[in-house]
Parts: sequence; structure tokens; C-alpha cells
Amino acid sequence: MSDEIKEGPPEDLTREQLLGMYRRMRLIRGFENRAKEHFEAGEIAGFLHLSQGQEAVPVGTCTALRQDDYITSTHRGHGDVIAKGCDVKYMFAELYGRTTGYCKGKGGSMHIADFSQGIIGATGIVGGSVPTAPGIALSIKMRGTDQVVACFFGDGATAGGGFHEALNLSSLWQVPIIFVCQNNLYALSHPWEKTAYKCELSYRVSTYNIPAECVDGMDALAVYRAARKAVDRARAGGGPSFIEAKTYRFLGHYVGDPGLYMPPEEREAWRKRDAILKLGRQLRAWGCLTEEEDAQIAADVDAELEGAIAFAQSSPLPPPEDALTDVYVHFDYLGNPLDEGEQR
Ligand SMILES: Cc1ncc(C[n+]2csc(CCOP(=O)(O)OP(=O)(O)O)c2C)c(N)n1
Ligand SMILES: [Mg+2]
Repeated sequence: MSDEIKEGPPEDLTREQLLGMYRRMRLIRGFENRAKEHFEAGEIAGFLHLSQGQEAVPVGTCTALRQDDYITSTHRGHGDVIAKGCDVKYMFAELYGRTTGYCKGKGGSMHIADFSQGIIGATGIVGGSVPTAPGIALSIKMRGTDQVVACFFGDGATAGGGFHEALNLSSLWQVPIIFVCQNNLYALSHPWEKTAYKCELSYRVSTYNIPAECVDGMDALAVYRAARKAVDRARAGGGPSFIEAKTYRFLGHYVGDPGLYMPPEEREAWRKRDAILKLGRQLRAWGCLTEEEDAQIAADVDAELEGAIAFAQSSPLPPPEDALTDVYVHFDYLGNPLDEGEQR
């Protein structure tokens, strides 16, 4: 029996929660498969960065979060926002540029935001959401709630100056933040060894006096355990934590990139470690999932995606006269709209 099945399910998660994680991971995979299909058919404009292979990281992390916690995300953020609670119906509508989308069709794939789920926003600027997160965490501290913010970013972002500013400020302010680096070993076509000097990321981060852990990003429950610790620490006033999840994107950087710089044997080896298949094997071995239930989940996910695509396709495009509406949002740090005079 393999190691993954020898150990039992986490004691602090119910069967429903475990099945929920599995379903979310399948929903993310299915969402991106269908988005790719419709993008290639010319129905979706812009760029599409898929996260196939990385699903365990956002799902493992967000399982440790509450709805009123926050996340920030990236250009490769479909998985992050679906894991936090986004509805694929409004996600597809956003990708299709329709008024019913999360950002009324003006954000697109790289800029999904939904304040009601604590999704403060994704950004196409590499590392752009990293320095934003300490600001959100500072607002939590000033408001005196026990919320936390999870900040998702890629390995490429760790080479940017904003990353170091964010670590420094978070440690200085002792704010409730969980930095989650999805290290998929590539920044565009650049392998990790060519963008990062030879030093463990967790060691680098620990010099900011931030507890850092490196986990298997192809293991949803390993990510969950690390996130649980970090979230509990942050809620109890213990300040920031850092998780490096070693993962892989199965496809190229964006839809259209064949990823020729990724050696075929490397791709094959990571595909064999697919986190969705792993969690499925674990759940079956623990008696949490039968073959029939598995097939039912697949059918439910397909039906949900089918309905979501039909909803998006039949939704209206924004009229040209609305081009500048909702482009700038003016709130103070408590989320109250600023009045006219203060809006700058
Ligand atoms: C500041 C900035 N520099 C460069 C780019 C172009 N660019 C887009 S994605 C990317 C690679 C990002 O790598 P990583 O942070 O590891 O995220 P991944 O794409 O692997 O998810 C680059 C260089 C950008 N969008 N923003
Ligand atoms: Mg990367």
C-alpha cells in the first residue's frame, strides 16, 4: 500500500468537507478545460493562463479559510477564485466579456474580483497583488477582527522587489497574512533555477522572521495542513506565515504556448502525480467515495459547467456608453464609499 493511503484522513475534516475539496478541484479542472475549448473556438478574447496541475494549492489553502477571509490572486487565478467560492456561471460570463460577469465583463480572465467572497482581485502584473496583501491585513488589524488574508503568487514574483517589501512590512506589522507561493517551476519559459539563486525559498523568507514551510503542492491535504497551521496562527495574532507549494502547470504559459521548454519526461512525471487523481485514490481507500459517487460528481460538474457556459453565451455584452463606468472604485479602508470631494 502506498504512503498516501497508509495515513488516514485528517481528523479535523469531515467526509463532506473532503468530498467538497475533491469536487472543487474537479470543477476547476473542468472549468479550465471548457474555457480552453471555447477560447480556441474564438469565443473568448484576450489571454488565458491555465492552472491545470495546480488545483491542490488553492483548494487546500481555501479549505482552511472562512468566507469572510480575503484572498489576492494572479494572472493564473481561475483556481484561486473558484477555490474561494466563485460561481463558474459568473466566471464564464466574465471570460465572455458579458455584463453578468463578476466585473461586468470588463476584467476578463486575469482580473476576477468578488468582494462578497473576500476576493479583492487578481492582477496581470506579476507580483502585483503581493504588496497589496499586507495593506488588506493591516486593515483587518485596525478593524480588530480575526479575519486573515491569503496571498497567492507564483515563483516568478519572488524575484520582484514588491515581494520583499511585503515580507518586511508584514513581519514588522505582525499582520494576519498567509503568503502562498505556487512554485510551478517556471516563470513564463524561464525555469526556476534560472530566476532564483541557489537558496531554499523557505530559508530566504525565514530571514524576515516569518515561519515558512515547503509542502508538496500535488497533495491537497498536505497543503491544507500547512494552511490550517498558518491560518490558526494568524487568527490568534501570531502574524504572517509563508507556504511554498511545489507544483507544476501541465500546459504552456498561456493557451497557445506549446511549452516546448518543458522537457517531455518532466511533464510526464508531474502528470503522474496529478493531485486530483491522488485525492480520489485517498478518498476511495478511506471509504469516503464509491465509484458511483465519483461518476456522479463528474456528471454534476459537467452539468454545472454546461449551464454556466449557456448562461454566459446568452448574456448581453456591455454597451459602449458604459465603457468608463465601474472602472475606478472609491472606498476607504473600511469599505465605505468615499463622497464626491474625496474621490481622486
Ligand atoms: C511586472 C511584470 N513583468 C512581466 C510580466 C510578463 N509575465 C506575465 S506572467 C510572467 C511569468 C510569471 O511567472 P510566475 O510568477 O512564476 O507565475 P506563473 O505564470 O508560473 O503562474 C511574466 C514574466 C508581467 N505580466 N508583469
Ligand atoms: Mg511560476
